[in-house]
Amino acid sequence: MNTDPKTLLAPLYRAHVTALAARYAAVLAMAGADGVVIHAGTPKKRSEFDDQYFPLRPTPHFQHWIPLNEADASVVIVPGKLPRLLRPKVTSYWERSAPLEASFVLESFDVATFEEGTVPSTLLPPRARLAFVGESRETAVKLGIDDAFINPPALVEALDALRVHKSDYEILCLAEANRIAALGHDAVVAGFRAGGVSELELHLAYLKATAQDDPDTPYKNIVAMGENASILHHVSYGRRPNDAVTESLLLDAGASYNGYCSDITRTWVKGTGAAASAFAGLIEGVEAMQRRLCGVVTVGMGYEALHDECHRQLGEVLRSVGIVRISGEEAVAKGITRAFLPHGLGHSLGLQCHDVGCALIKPRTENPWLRNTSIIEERQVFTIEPGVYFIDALMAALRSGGESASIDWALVDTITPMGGIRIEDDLVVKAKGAGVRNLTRELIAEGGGLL
Ligand SMILES: [Mn+2]
Repeated sequence: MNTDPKTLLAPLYRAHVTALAARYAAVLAMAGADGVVIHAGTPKKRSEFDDQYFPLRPTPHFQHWIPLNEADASVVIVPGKLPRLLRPKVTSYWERSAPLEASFVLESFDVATFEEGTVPSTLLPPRARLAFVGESRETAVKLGIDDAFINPPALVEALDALRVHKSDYEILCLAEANRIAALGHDAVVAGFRAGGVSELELHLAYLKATAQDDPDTPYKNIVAMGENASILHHVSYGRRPNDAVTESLLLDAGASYNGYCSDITRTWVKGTGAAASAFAGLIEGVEAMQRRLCGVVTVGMGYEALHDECHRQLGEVLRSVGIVRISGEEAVAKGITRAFLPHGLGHSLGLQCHDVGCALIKPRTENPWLRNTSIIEERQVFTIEPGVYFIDALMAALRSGGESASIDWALVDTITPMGGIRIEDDLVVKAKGAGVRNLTRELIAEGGGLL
């Protein structure tokens, strides 16, 4: 980035909070509430049988207001009043929350502190129609919130809807999360090319390059070499370098910035054997297809139509590399492309890696894992992540099924040890007719090494 995001952040953040306050006022009026307490949450026990806790993942609705990772903090919104931030006074000498990265965020709040365990009535508005959003029901009850106002579904749904269209502040955070993740991808591909490293070592190299601890990452890194890349969420990393299966690498790894996530996947291959060459050709096909799909995204299009277009293009890719012997169109009609690409084309992205608000209607039955069924709108942020995989169970079903003769099984068997391919970018939808801003690929233009 040419401009330090931190200098841009403060004015954009202020504008974000001001706009959010106006939108909350409308939603609260709709829900019949006079105000809402949004609770950050409390750490969850790793097991009921011991006394260890997971690091806190703040309630996303709380992070929508403030990038603060602090157990038992709350934001209290009452239309017409400055948002109030309630922070517990820390008396524990066992642990302490991470400090705020940017203290200017506090300027947008009326900050009050309270003794741990109790919030004095004076710090809260009248309770009669005060809503509560958060995971700790116990906290809501302690605060005297009426049962019907604890996470009321209509209110939560309306607040989720407010998260679909990202503000300039949020887009800056998402871009920064992409920039950080790109550093990790660069480090990992360098390690992969050098060779002699395990999946675990590559994972650790990623954390080091992005200066993230494992719980800071938006989701558990997927670091998959060889056949492991056919396990869509491979996180049981190999611990020993094993050159026999290290000619291919799929890395699906992101970063967080102020709670906002990036989600980036790349696939690399090295070596000159038949399998590596065939796999390289397939990567090229998926890469070109992914760029074309990003290029056609436009306001007003249905995301599911884009997913269908992905299958049409995948049929062509499979035909062109010789994996299927029938036309691409037939490969789609016969369900063959869905055996090679069983997941959805992408999902909305924001404070959650699989963000809310874009999967309100069910996909068609042939697209069971599609997590975005929205009509594409300006300021939506989502991923485009087509792939091709050689998954044992799905290949076995295809091989024993009626369409077996349409597949070049010798070629499939050659490529299978390479596992699979996924190429994933994060997109911001621009105004109608203006296409998208690709938060991931814009880093390449600036000298990043993502492909
Ligand atoms: Mn993704």
